[in-house]
Amino acid sequence: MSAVTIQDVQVITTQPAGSRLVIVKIITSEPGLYGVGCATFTQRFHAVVTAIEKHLKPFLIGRDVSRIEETWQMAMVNSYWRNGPVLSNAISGADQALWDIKGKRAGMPVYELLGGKCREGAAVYGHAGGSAPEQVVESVRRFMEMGYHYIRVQMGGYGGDPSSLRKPDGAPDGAYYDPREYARNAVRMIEHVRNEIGDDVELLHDIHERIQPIDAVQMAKDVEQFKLFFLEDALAPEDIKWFENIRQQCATPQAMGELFNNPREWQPLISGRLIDFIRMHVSQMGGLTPARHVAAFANMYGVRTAWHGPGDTSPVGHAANLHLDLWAPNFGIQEWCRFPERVYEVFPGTPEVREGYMYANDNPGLGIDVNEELAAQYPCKDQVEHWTQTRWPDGSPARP
Ligand code: GCO
Ligand code: MG
Repeated sequence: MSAVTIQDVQVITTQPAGSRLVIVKIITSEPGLYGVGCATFTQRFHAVVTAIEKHLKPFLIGRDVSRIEETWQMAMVNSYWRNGPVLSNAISGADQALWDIKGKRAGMPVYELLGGKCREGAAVYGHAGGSAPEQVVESVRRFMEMGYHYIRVQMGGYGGDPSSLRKPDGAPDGAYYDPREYARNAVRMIEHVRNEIGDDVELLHDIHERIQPIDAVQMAKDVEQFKLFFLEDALAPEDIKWFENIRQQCATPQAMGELFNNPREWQPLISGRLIDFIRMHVSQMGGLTPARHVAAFANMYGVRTAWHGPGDTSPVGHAANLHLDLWAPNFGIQEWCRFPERVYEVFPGTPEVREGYMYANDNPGLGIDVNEELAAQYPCKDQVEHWTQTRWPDGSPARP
C-alpha cells in the first residue's frame, strides 16, 4: 500500500481576539485528509510564516505523514542551527498537524496514541486580578463561583503598577515598573487573599522574571507561609542557576519554562529537582513530539506538567496541550485563558471548560478545526510591542 504523503503545507494567520495566531494546515495525498497544528509566536508571526512557507514547506513536501518522529528530528536540524523560537514554532505547526493526521487515520484522539487517558478532564487555572487586594479577592470569588479550584492571583500588570518611579531627568519612554515595590505589594496581596479566601483554594502567582534573583529568593521565602500551588517565573531564563538558592531556602513550589527554547534550559532544572512544574510553551519547544519526551523525562524526577496556556496559544495549541494533559501520569495543572465566543466560531472543537476542568471532544486527532473563511475576517494587525519595552525606575532596560 503506498504511503500517504504531505502534498501541501498552508499557513493560516488570524487575530479574532487579542493575540495574532499562526496555524499550519498539512494537506495529504489522501483526498480529504489534512491536519492542523499551532505555530503561534504572536510577537514575531511574520517570521514564523516565512520560515514555514520558504524553508519548512519545501523540506516537508512528499514526506510520509506517518513518520512523525523522524520528520521532527530531521526538521529540527535541517537548518543546522536549531532550538530558536521562530523555527521551533514553525516545526510545531507541522508536528502537531502530523499528530492530528495520525489520529484521524487511526480513528482515535491523540491522547489514545500517547498511551490513553490518566484522567477524564484536565484541571485548569484561571487568571484572577485587580488593582488592589480587595479587587483580587472579588475576582478570585468569581472564579470560585465558576467552579475553579486553581486560581492565579496578580495585582496590576506583570511587575505591578508603580506608585512612583523617581526616574532621572530625560528618562526615555517605556513600560516602567518598580521591582522592589512590586515584590512588597505582591506578598501583601497574596497574604490578604489567603486570609480572606482561606486554605481551600489553590493560589498561583507569576513573577514573570520581573525582579532581581536575590529578591526572588526573598519573595519565595516570604510567600512560603501562604502555601501557593506554585510560584511562576521567579527567575529569568538567564538566571536559572539561582533556583538552587531558592530550593535550599524554602518549600514554595517553583514553576518555570514558558520562555525556554533549548533542552539545556529545562534539563538541569528537572534532573536537579530544582523546579516542581515545567511550564514550556509547547509550540516554542517544537510541538507535541518534544513535549511528550520532556513530560516522560520529568516524570522520572517527580516534576509535573503545567504547559503554558495564555491567549497567545491558539485554540489548536490548547487542544494539543489537552491531549498531553489527559495522558501524562505527571500532569500538574493546565493554564486556561478563556476565549471570547468568536474564537470558538473560528476554531470549532476548541476545548470546553466546565467547573474548572477542560474536556476533550473525543473526535479523532486533535479534535479541532479552523473555519478559514471566518479566520480570514480577522487579519493579524502589526504593532510594535510596548509592554515588552520594560524599564527599571532609572530607565535602564529590564526583561519583560
Ligand atoms: C503566562 C504568561 C503570559 C505571557 C505571554 C507573553 O503565564 O500566561 O506569562 O502571560 O506574558 O504569553 O506573550
Ligand atoms: Mg507566565
